[in-house]
Amino acid sequence: SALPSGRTSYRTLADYNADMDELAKKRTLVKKFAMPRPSLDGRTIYGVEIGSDVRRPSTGRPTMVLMGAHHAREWPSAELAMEFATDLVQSYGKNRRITRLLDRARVVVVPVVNVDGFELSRTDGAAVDLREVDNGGTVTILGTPGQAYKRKNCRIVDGQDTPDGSCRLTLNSNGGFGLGTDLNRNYGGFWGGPGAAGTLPDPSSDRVAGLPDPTYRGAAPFSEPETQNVRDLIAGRQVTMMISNHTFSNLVLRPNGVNPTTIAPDGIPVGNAPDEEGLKRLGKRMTDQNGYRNIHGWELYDTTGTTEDWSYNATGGYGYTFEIGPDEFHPPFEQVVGFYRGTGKYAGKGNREAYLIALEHTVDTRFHGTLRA
Ligand code: 0X9
Ligand code: ZN
Repeated sequence: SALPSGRTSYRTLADYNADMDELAKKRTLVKKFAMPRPSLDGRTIYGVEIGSDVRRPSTGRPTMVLMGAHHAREWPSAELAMEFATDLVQSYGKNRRITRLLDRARVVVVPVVNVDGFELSRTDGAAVDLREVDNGGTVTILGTPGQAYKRKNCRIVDGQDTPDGSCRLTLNSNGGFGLGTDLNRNYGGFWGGPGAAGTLPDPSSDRVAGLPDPTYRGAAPFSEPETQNVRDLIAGRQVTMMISNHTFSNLVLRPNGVNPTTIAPDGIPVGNAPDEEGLKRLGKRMTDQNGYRNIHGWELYDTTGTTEDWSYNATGGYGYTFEIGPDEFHPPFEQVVGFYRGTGKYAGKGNREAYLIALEHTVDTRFHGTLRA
């Protein structure tokens, strides 16, 4: 069956903003909001808040935050966030389960966090296959630089080699094209600390000959307006659940992103998250629906400054990264339907059901009793 919106192609940034306006016409159920800080290129970043009492202050309401497109090229991550929002709004008052959930919780959806990068990726030379292929660091450059595989935001550091002054991916003599800060290395959790192998201190796009620098962590934790927005959104509410969508690898990743044997500055190994058992159990319930692997972030690779490591360790609310899809940052759109609804033995389940389970957990008062903060 189709997506809740009925869409058959990837949205542009303008489409997201228009679709959020459309949802917000249900004024008692949906509020569109602007994040406090514009992006580096001056764009406003929007989200929707959904709940049966959404015009009233959110004080005390358990809240689930679902986000997409921290990484520009990961288009399905934004689509699934927007489709879930659409689904909730369409189902309120018709589907008893969803109605009950929206009577208790708030759901905040920010489909595109990295608006500048996303706009470039979607509109500028998307057909040109300039790309970074695999996790092993093999880079294949197949044409003139298009922007479809841009990852990071539009931070340009003083003196950086950018031919036209923009944050576009650029080829240079080393083949590098890594301008920008990686928003999923810029959060305050473990930022720049031990175990930072998956994050780089140097913004230069040609730091390593022949390789891009895809994971620049930024000059300081929360140096970027986009991560500051998310920090303030989460810190300002009762967020008991955070899911950050990415592509790809069919994974549900839980904290920590840093290997537990890593020695922290206090001389003690980082260890597991305090709520390891609970995080793992909910991860399993979600992966039973989408068929993904249920693992710690560090089991993919060590990282610092990721979204869930900050949100979980700062607030005590659970946080996960979903790596959606088997093998592509943005596969042909037809696959997005399967990512949402499930395929094969997961047909009728998929990430839709995983998100609903997360939302049920968000409102579960027994769960609230176990939260640290
Ligand atoms: O590297 C990332 O930011 C994420 N993968 S992606 O291919 N979407 O860029 C994974 C981050 C999850 N956390 C850890 N691996 N620790
Ligand atoms: Zn990503």
